[in-house]
Amino acid sequence: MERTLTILKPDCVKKQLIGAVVNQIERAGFRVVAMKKIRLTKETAGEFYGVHRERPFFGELVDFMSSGPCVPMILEKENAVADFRALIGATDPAEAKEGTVRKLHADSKGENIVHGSDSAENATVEASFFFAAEEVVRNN
Ligand code: 3AN
Repeated sequence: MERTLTILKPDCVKKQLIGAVVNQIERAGFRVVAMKKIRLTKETAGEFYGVHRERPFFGELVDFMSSGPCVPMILEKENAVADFRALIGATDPAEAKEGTVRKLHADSKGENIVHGSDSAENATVEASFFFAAEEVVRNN
């Protein structure tokens, strides 16, 4: 079993798509082992996306991610990292495959509904950014 960290971003919450996206994630075979609704500050959003600090879109990304509540989750499944990235589709919804979460719901590269970890190592780091050990509970 592998774990990945996702965030239902502020656009997902604003569009009232939490349930629809969680449903798509569960139907694809992922188990939700941790989940909460929080609001990032500019500081915490900047810390989470620290690797992108030098990118031209960093300010925009931090503003967007702190613009409203979001829903981080830890998901569990065999091959979770790669399978989740396939489920959400390309960063740019215009390039995302039919049926993917971003193709269905995202407006742009910046406002693209969900985050998904890009490696198992980063998933572990990102999971501990949001969740304490006692907040992570397997279904059975
Ligand atoms: P992904 O989340 O698909 O792994 P990355 O790692 O390339 O994509 O980008 C990190 C975050 O930065 C993404 N969540 C995305 O929303 C945002 N981002 C990437 N490219 C742009 C862009 N050109 N303009 C605004 N935001 C962007």
